[in-house]
Amino acid sequence: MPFSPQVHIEALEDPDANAASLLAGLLQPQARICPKHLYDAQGCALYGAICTLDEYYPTRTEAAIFARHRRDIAARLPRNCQWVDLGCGDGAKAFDWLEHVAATRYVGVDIAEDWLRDTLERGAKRFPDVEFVGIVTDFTRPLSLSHVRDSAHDYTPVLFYPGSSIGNFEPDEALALLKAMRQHLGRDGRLLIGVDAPKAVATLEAAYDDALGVTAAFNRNALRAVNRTLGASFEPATFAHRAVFDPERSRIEMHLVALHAQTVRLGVAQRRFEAGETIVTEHSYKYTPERFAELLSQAGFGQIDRFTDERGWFNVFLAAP
Ligand code: AVI
Repeated sequence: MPFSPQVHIEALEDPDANAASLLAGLLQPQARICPKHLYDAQGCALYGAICTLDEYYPTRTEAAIFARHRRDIAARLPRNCQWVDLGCGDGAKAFDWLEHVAATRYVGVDIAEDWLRDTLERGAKRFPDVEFVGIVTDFTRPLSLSHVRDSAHDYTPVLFYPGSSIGNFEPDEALALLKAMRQHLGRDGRLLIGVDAPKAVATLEAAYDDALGVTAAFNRNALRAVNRTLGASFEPATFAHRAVFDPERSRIEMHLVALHAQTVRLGVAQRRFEAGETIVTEHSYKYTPERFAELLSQAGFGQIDRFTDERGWFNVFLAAP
């Protein structure tokens, strides 16, 4: 008889504050939409499609690194661990690990409650000896995982943060998040994290501007999310998708570019966009292995092991306090 999954709701940002910060971003001289608005139900589905595209190498490169080094990595993980799946989505990546590690508890963490419940139900059926717990929380806020038991009292946590999602934070925010993760690990916990690396500009830009236009649709979909949240009047078809790599900052920048001059209603406010003016929707930082190892040690990690592919396109770090 499997455990019945439990779901805990951590304090989420209140809707008024969320709308206020979205509006403030859109009214800045360089308009911005926080990337979390890319991930409504439609956006999550489009992101799932992006991960299968020929041009989007991170997902399959990381999967190949995991497959190749799974035994070696699993042997370095604590026994009876609790597997904390940060931004778990459908849980597929983590479930591949649960086949190989001695996990007693799975903690799925995601902002999308419906999706999380579904993931837990499926996991509980597939792994009847593992306890399934979910935490609904928003990563853009300080990481609080009060339902993760600490190693002194219970199972040792393995924090699993694949997919180079860390790259979507500004470097100072990424450091703060890594520090918060470090604090949850106790003495024996581990962080297993996937991080994309810099490479030829053409390869990077194609990954974020694919021939089928899936990433363009994903980007424009943010405008529909803004329309819902603010009662705004964006017409997504009047904005073009642009993805450029900034080598100095080592990041892909995703923009929406106004195709013609227009005034957009933003609920109680409005804003004029001139033709060619852009809205920044996402940054995706690419870290050299040295730079990311430095960030990990600044966050308080002492032992850092790295696994990569033959081209060095993507790195997986196993970090211990
Ligand atoms: C979720 N995140 C790691 C993706 C990335 O590569 O930065 C989001 C994405 N944006 C466009 N394509 C994929």
